[in-house]
Amino acid sequence: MSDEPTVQRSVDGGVFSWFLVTAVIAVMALVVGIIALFSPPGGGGGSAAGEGGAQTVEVELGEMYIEPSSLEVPAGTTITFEVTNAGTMDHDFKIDGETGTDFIAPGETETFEYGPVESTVDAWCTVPGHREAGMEMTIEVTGGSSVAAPAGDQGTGDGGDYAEIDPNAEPAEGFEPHPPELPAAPEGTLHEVTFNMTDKEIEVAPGVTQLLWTFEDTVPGPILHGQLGDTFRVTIVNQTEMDHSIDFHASKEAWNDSMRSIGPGEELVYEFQANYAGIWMYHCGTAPTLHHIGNGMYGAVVIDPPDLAPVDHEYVMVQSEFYLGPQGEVGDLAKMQDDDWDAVVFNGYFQQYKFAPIRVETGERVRVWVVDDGPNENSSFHIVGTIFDTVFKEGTYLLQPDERRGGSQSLDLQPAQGGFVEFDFAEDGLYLMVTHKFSNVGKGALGLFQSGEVEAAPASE
Ligand SMILES: [Cu+2]
Repeated sequence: MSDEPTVQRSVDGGVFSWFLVTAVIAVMALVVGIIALFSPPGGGGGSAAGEGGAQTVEVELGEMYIEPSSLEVPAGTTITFEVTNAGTMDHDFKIDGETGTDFIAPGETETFEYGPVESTVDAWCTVPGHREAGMEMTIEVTGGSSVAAPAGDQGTGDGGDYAEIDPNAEPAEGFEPHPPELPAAPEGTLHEVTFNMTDKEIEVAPGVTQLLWTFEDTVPGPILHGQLGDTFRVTIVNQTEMDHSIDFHASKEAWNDSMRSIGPGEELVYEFQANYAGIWMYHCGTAPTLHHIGNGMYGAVVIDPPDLAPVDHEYVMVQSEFYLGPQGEVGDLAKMQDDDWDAVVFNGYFQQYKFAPIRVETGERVRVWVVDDGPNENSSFHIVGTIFDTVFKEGTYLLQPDERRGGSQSLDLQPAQGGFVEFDFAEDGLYLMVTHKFSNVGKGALGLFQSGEVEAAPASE
């Protein structure tokens, strides 16, 4: 038997009527349940189990629930659904993902008729990720020739034909890595940029694509770079069919102001002054945030500390995970909720700097900024064959060269932490870049530096 509907939440206005309706539904469900309990086993018997009729059911949508979450009706019932969006963003309510309402704006109600129902079905909100986050209802049909609902469908939406990464596959000819270089800070102290928020099918490992949600069609999103005191005026433009937002960790802003979600076609200007040095995560914060980060909406802002020493090369590594959905489709929220990543990557692609090593010269000074954009996994950033003599983490130097001769082997970061390391290579050769949590190396957290000319170097450009 399914759960009985319950009242778990009160809503401004209509609490009483909502309670009444729910109570009525609960009683009906109970009656139907009792009848079913006393029906002969295996039987289509129980003529008392009703032969349909009409019912009106009030449904409430919100973040991230549908109430009631289950419903029992006799076979043959025609249901009039009165669906109200009590949430703060658009939702819909569709039976089998197909029949139902259009997107309903917050505060609005839409009504539709469905039936007569003959077998148990599910209904859910079709905004990507919302079903997995809890916006689902089971309409259980009793009596009649009811067909059992498919059991245990935890749902990617279509049964979980997940894409898989072949660790031995190679990218196609002409593979272009995500540029690892830190972009130079633009002139001036006001940086005006536009981030278009898009859906884009992107290759995340050789032959594996996902429909990612992006800032500016790239994952990670653009790296912003500036100096202390600079102002960033970022216009986000939502070019998708769902709500999105942006949250800059480099700023101090009220969550309900600049970080609010905007709907399809809308724009928002998020302006902040960068008053703290470091490498800062930014990400979409729209619920379920886990899904929006896990499906590509993250990036970094680099604010130089004062008196930053000059170096020969400056790179940025954004570490993150992928939780693959079916090929070419959105990443899987259930996997994200279970910490069940398929890949851990630097700058958005499985082992990409193994395929396209980063070229430096022996003895040159190198700075690598690293941020862990997660959403879930930590990082222990390490380069095989060198020692960091400078480590800056979360706003302060942990290590700088001095007479004590201290060295560092790894920069440890939890999700949403960042810093940089500095080093050089002592001799020509290849140097592996990893997170030293080694189970993740085979899952993509592997790259190469090539120092000087190396015989039989892996193919690069
Ligand atoms: Cu988003």
